[in-house]
Amino acid sequence: MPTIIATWPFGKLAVDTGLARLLKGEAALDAALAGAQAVEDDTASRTSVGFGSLPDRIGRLTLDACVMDGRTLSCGAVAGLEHVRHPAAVARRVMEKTPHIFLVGEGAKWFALQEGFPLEYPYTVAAMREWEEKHPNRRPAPPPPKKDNPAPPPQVDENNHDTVTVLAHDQAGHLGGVCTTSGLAYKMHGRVGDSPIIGAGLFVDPEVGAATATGLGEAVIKICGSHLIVEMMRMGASPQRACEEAVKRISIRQKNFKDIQVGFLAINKAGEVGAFAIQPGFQYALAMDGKNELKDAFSLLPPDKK
Ligand code: SD4
Repeated sequence: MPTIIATWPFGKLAVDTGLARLLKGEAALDAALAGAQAVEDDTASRTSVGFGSLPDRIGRLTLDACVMDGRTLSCGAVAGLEHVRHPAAVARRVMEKTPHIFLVGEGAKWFALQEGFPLEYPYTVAAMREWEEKHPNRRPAPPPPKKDNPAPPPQVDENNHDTVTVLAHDQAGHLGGVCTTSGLAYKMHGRVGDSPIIGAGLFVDPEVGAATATGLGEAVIKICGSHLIVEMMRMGASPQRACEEAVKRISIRQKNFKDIQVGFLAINKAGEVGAFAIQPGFQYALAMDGKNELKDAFSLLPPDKK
């Protein structure tokens, strides 16, 4: 039986879409990409992934994505991509059609154009209205950073998450993963988080398993989160234990961990899965053993200690 898992409640759409592909015998990466793309296309959930998401501080929507194919260990990524609806599909083309792994900004856009992706207007009225009201440039400047806690943490919570990341295990036993995001809402223009970075937002190893992250990308990059989880699984940890250890690592390294959210998902070659977050409230969609449901991840912090 195939297994597919994806972040956040909108991951249910990804799982439903990807599962249908897996059941037809399609490869893990194809199924994960179809699932991720369904969420990119879903502009109805306005703070979600892709077009219609909340833009950056100067009002521009820049998208980040990566893909990794467990059959071949090949991968591709884009960051800071504007006006292209399907960044994950562009990341896949980077993987398949270039000698490189990572294209950014204008270069990624030019490549997408060459590959036939249309340029489109990515903003919805609702997202721009919210940006007008809330973007950080309208607020008083934050207090100067302290030495031991250099950056005030941007929040990622139930109302401000914009990454769908999908891990799939197909009927042939192969793994594939896709991560796609508009990044943190109101991020600085040019800021790139963990999501398109192979090893941080996503990692797939054909011999071991796959892992992925959502939440405050800066915290995930610092511990190379997804690679760390895969390496712990290689040493014998279950996917659940490996996700817990990665969250624990953040709690040791990041003094302000109680103020941020990071969630991890993992799957191993046997099709077992794990999920764990710093804060409660991290939901994920999972289809395995014939069941397909939205689940609450366990968390390091209990609900009342936030
Ligand atoms: C980032 N990890 O850009 C992403 C944000 C995210 O749900 O996951 N939001 O840091």
